[in-house]
Amino acid sequence: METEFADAMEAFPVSRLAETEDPEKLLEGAQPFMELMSRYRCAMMEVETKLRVLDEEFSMTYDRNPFETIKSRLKRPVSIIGKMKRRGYPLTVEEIEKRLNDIAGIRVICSFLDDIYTLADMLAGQDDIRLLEKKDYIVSPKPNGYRSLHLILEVPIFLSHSKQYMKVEVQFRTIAMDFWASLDHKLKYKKDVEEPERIAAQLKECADIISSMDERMQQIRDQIETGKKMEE
Ligand code: 0O2
Repeated sequence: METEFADAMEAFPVSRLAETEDPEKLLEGAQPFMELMSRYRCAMMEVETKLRVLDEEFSMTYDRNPFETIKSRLKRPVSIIGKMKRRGYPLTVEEIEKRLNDIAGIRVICSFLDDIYTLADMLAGQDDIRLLEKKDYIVSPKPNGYRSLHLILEVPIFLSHSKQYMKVEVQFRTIAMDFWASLDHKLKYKKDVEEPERIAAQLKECADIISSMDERMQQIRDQIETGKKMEE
């Protein structure tokens, strides 16, 4: 409850109430946006639960966990507005819902490459889920070395009087890919970097090393699994 309140406050600049002549009108205007954010929060919870159910089943059946951690985030209003403006879309609640795919975002961090595809297929294959888009930046990394598997899903949320499909972006990556992406993200905020091309080349080199490590770890796991099967 406390979190919901904090999220709602973050979604609405309360300080502006004191500055406006008609605070009630301002609040009324913000209501549809806050409702939209609330629906995205529900969709995020639905997908998180689905992933946790798969995790539970994997632990029972295969005695292992398909992912290490899940991180969820709702895009901040300031980032939503920034993205809409950059892309030249009108700033209305309807357009925000239509144009943006990543307001609700879930990041699934797996130990091994195989787990990414197993989990992604299991999730996208569920009969209440619609797969809208799949971007495989593992098979085709971005030029800077960024790797992850991105799915844009639509998931139904059941409200008191309606059922609505909401978009959720799910990013799957290995621990190593996540390590690289978080450092890359941090470094991008350093504006006064000298020799940016050299830094970019070094980051790309690190991404490639990390990728070979992921492949090696997968091979080691495959060897262990094959060894176990031969013993059985
Ligand atoms: P944040 O803070 O993580 O939300 P689309 O959203 O599909 O219309 P877009 O935005 O080009 O188009 O989508 P894309 O390429 O699938 O990537 C979106 C997200 O992937 C980013 O979200 C990042 O989370 C992650 N990502 C993509 N490229 C990079 C990269 O080079 N480095 C890192 N660290 N992350 C990357 P946001 O909105 O940029 O940020």
